Amino acid sequence: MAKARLSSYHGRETTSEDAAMAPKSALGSAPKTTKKPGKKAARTLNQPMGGNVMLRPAAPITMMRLPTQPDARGLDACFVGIPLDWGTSNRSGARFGPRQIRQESSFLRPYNMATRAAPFDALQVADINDVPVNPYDLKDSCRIIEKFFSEKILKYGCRPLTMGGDHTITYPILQAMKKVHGPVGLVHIDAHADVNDTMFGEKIAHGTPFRRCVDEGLIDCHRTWQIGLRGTGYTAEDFDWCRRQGFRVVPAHEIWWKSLVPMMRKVRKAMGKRPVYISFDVDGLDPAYGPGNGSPEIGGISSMQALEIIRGCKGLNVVGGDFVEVAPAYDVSGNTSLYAANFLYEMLCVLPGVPYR
Ligand SMILES: [Mn+2]
Repeated sequence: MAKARLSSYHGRETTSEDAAMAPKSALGSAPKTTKKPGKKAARTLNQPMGGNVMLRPAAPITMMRLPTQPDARGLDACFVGIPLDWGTSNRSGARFGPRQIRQESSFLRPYNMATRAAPFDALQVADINDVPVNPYDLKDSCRIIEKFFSEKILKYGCRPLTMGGDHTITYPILQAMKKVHGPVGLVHIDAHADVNDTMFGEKIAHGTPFRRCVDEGLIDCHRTWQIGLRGTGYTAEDFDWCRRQGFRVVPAHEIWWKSLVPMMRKVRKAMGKRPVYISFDVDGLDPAYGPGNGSPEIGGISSMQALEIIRGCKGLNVVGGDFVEVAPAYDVSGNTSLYAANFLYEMLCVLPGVPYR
C-alpha cells in the first residue's frame, strides 16, 4: 500500500496539527495516496469525512460524507442516486430514498470491523449525485438513466453503487452494463421476482425489469439467483417462469433460520470470474427490518442474512450494485435507510481491488 499523505480533506485542509490533535480513528483513515500500476502520478484518495472533524448529523449530506463530482471520471467506484418512484404499483415514495440513505449514511465509518475491508485505502470513490430523471415520463426516465450510466459512469471504467428509486431503474442500468460487460450474472434479493410481462398493459414498471432483461439478453439466466422470494401471488407461474429461464430461485421459506454462507459458496461457484451485478430490493428484507418500502411481505430475510449474501460476493467480479425501493415515509425511525446505507457500503467492500487489513 502506498504511503499516506496528509492533504486536502474533503474541502478542508487537514494540517498535521489536526492529525496530532485528533485520535487516529477520528479522521477515519487519513487521506491516502496511491499509485496505479504503470502510472507515474500518485493520486490522493477521497475519504469519508470523520466524526471528529464534523459532527455526524451535520453537513455534507452525501453518501458517507464523501466528496461529490459531476461524473465518474477518475473513480473506481461511485455512489449515485435515482430519485424515481413512478414505476411503483402500491405505496409510492422511493423518490425520497437517495436523500434519506445519504442522511443515514453519515454514521458510517470507513473500515469494516467484521470483514477487515478497507475500501478507501485503494479505491477512489465519490458520490456523483442524482440522475436527472423525468417525473412525468417513465420511459423517458429509463432512457435518461441508460444514457447517464453509459456516458457518465461506465465510460470511465467505474463501478456504480446505486441508491433507488424503485426497481424499474435496474433495467436501464443493466442495458448500459451490457454494452460494456455483456450479459451479467445477477444476485437479486427481493420478495418478488419482478418478471411480469406487463402491468396495466405497460412493459416498463417496477414489477417487470427482469422480464425485460431476459427479453434483451442483459442477464445470464444460468447465473441469475433470486433470493428471498415469497408472499401471495396469482399462480405458481409467478416464480416458475423464472425457473424455466434457468434462474436459481431461493424462496424465503427455504432459508428461514439458516446461515446463507453455504448458499453463497454455491453462488460463487456458479458465477465464476465473469461480471456479476447485485440488485437488492429492500422488500427482500423482512419488514420488521425494513418497513420503509412500497411492497412489504412478511417472512423475509434478516439483516444478518443480507450481510452474509453481500459479504459472500467477495472474490466475484462485481461490476456494480443497487439498493432499491426505500420509501422513507413509512419508517419514522430511519432504520430502513440505515440498512440501505450499510448494505451499499458492504457492496463497496466486496468490489475487486479492496484490500483487507
Ligand atoms: Mn423488486
